[in-house]
Amino acid sequence: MSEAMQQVHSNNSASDQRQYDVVVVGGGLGGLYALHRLRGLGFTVRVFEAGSGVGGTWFWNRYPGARCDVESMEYSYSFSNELQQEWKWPERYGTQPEILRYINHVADRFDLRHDIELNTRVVSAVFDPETGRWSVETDQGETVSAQFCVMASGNLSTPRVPSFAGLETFTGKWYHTGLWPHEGVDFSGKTVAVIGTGSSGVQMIPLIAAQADHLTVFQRTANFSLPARNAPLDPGRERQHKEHYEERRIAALDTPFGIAGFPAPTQSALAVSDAERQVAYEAKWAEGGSISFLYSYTDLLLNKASNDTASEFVRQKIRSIVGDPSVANILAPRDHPIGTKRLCLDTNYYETYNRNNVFLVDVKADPIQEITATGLRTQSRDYGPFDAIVFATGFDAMTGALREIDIRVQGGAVLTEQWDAGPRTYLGLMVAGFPNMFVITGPGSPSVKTQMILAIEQHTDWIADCLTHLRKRGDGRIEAAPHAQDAWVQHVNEVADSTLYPLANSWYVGANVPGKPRVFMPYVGGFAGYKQKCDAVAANDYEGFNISR
Ligand code: N01
Repeated sequence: MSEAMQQVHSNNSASDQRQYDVVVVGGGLGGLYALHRLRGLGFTVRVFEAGSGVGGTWFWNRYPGARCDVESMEYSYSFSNELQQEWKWPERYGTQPEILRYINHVADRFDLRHDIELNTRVVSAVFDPETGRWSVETDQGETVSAQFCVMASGNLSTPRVPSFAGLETFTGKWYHTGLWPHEGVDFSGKTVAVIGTGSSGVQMIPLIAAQADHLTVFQRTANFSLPARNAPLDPGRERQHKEHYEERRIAALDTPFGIAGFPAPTQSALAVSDAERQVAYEAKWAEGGSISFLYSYTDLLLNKASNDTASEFVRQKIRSIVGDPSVANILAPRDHPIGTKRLCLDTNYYETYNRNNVFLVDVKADPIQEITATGLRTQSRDYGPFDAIVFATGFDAMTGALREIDIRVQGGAVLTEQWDAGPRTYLGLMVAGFPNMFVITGPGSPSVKTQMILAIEQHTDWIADCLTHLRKRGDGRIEAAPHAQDAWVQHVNEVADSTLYPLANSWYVGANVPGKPRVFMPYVGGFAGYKQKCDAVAANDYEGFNISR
């Protein structure tokens, strides 16, 4: 093609591009609500979703036992009272299939599907400062143009299989919890290995143990887990909840983690006697759930000595449940305060280690060296043969999905470069240098430390108000100011440093991904205060943002 023809060709391509007001990346809980909300305001919106169905996290994580650890009456959209009144959750905690059914119901009920492109992964997003528009390219070879980009790509959506040598030589089957086969996996009669004991591993291990012939669990860090006490949803409790649903949702906005119904603690764990504390922890253990346990006292996540009382309580429980003291010893966490890694909820997790077909290996003491044709080799010995290895090894959390997209400004900033030393955002909503790009529940916002759906709704509503404000003023461009971002990042860090969270090697600090900069990513100053800050920024003419035509 001649240079002149190439010029004509590329001009044509640009004018042929489909044009939208907003492109939304991701068709999970965030993307669906963004579509509903923004379309309702008259914006043209296109959602791109890599999966063959909607649902995001709940579309991909189909491993046995996958279930939400926030109660189902809470872990649901609040934007439509009709929706929350009509939907019936069968159990205290929703299973993955139930939650996915709910999300599909929402997609149908609000007629969302025709604006969603499935099986389509966004590979790049490039902002043109001259036109003030984003060019969004997909793996289907198409590029569309949008004035605004909303990244609803998720915090735990980039599954991570550690780069063990020899994986390609393994002759059995291997799976990752976050990429589970849709047809399910039958482990009956099989010899199985599970690597990883985070929330996914802890949920899955009891079910695989009950089905497989033999299960070997490879644990690197012992994790704290509390009983979920799942049960069918009590009809009386459901009725009462529904009678007060709207008030409860409003009350949730005024809590640290976006869930109402937990009376705020009033005293330090050290202000009461050992006996009184024991009674309190026993009651929480019996009730089930992690928030209420960590909310027993004001300072469990602030004061190490206070936290030690709760950590030791759970270690004692582990010792009382697990028959073999040497196994209990491996399972009892000692290297981080309880709650500083995501606290797991389980059904029969510790009990599973009393089964005679389950074997626990401590790979902190004896690290995995490589995967072999039939199993795996640690520093000291070979394990196997295994028919299957299951990686419950987590995700490149909070930044992984955004870093996978080539996000840049023509002739300017590149997101991966800007985030080389860790993510930097203003309010977790925008990144300085990237105009008209919003992130739903981005790093630097409460996100994973709250009831995620409420956090998604709060961000989306804020973005919707912001776009409406721009439209009213005839403005077309908004960007976080670098000084406001710097101040926010400093605040996020200061708040984290005033807690015990940074003491743990968690995915909150990126510690599970070798080479990832150690930065505490979520905002742990509490949902209520965060929302007030966002509202105040908006009321103050979008303080800290530069707005222009
Ligand atoms: O992942 P994780 P997850 N060699 O990162 C181990 C949400 N979620 O999928 O701790 C050996 O927590 C790793 O060890 P270590 C929830 O927010 C919610 O379980 O890094 N082991 C760890 O044990 C959760 O926190 C629900 O030392 C290796 C495990 O793999 C988040 O998703 C359910 C290893 C990974 O645990 C992620 O949970 C499920 C290696 N090279 C998930 N690399 C509910 O709502 C990693 N590990 C209930």
